[in-house]
Amino acid sequence: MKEISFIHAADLHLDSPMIGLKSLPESIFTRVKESTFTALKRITAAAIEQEVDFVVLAGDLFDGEDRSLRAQARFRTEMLKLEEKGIPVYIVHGNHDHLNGTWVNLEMTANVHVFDIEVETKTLQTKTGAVVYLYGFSYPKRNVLDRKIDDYRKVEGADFHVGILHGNESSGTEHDNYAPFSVKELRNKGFDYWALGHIHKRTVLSEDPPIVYPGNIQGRNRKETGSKGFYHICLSELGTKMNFIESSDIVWEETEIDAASAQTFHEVLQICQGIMNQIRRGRKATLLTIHLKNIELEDYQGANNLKNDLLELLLEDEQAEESFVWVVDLHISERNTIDKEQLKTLAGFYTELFQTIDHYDEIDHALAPIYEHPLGRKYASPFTKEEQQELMKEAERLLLNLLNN
Ligand SMILES: [Mn+2]
Repeated sequence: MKEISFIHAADLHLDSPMIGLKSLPESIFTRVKESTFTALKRITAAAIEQEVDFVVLAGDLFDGEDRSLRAQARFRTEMLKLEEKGIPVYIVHGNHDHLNGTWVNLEMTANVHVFDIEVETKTLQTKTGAVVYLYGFSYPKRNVLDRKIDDYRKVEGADFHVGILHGNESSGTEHDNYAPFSVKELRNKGFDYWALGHIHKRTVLSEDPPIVYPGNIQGRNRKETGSKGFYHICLSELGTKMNFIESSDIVWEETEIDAASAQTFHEVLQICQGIMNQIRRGRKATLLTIHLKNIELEDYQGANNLKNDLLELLLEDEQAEESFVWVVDLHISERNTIDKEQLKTLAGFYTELFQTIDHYDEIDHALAPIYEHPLGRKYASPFTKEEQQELMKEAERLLLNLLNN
């Protein structure tokens, strides 16, 4: 019976600058900066340990189109390890590491096979004699909006057919619609496996045949929460075995803590510490966003004082921990002591105010200055609907506090 096993990873984003984290203590920032490389090492270690036939990297290997020399050198070191074990690597480049960038090129090892800008087929015969055809293309420039899927055509003559595609499933509107495709189109190609890249959240679009986004190998910001990793895949006539392997060294998490039961500062602190210890895992580290709800702020002379005091104590011993839980963001919201219904009975003004707030539809306009600013344009990603709602609530709270003081 013919059988193949391989690793499928995507969106390595090696040497990601980890924007906005420079204010972290040096030891922690160093570990965060190193994390994409740590994750890459876990890929090569797994490939060697599992003695796979080959490795597929489905685009965005490098974070920037300039492919830092550091990233290339570190990548080359890992490829060399695979070469020594006779494991070939198949690569497509995506929108981040497209071929139109300028970089000082480090020659890769001979086991590394990069797909060209037009869809092409590469052939591999494994050590056990199975013939595999791999299909793919690399981005010639950042914006590839063409339907490249039309160019994938199954060629007869192999035991296994693996499609590699960095692109967007076209019903998804959240991401740039690069090289769009539908699941049905992929199914109709008659391949045995689709190794996708581009979407950073792990998603299995189909089980049979497997059509898989493994997600990125290391979260880079607070929106990329949870374990990140790659798949070890075994294909045979008997079916597919898929095993997810975690590679992230730093895990982003977000948690909501209800502090309604806390009467004192010490109790608030203990609740937070308890949650942090629950989150602490193995030898990995966590960057945590906490939303602390239902705080009785009167006791603390304002949210900022409470935030500073809490952070100071919560972070006190974390730097020394290998599995640190570092609070990168702490949002405090007050127990809702404002009774809107009662306010409405006090004056018609309030009825009108709440109506205006409820029907406010100028939020894009109000947020526009952020995106008109050069830094905002470069770094700020658009607010989600939920985040916009949160901002509205916060604005309402501020307004009512001002009016009531
Ligand atoms: Mn990516």
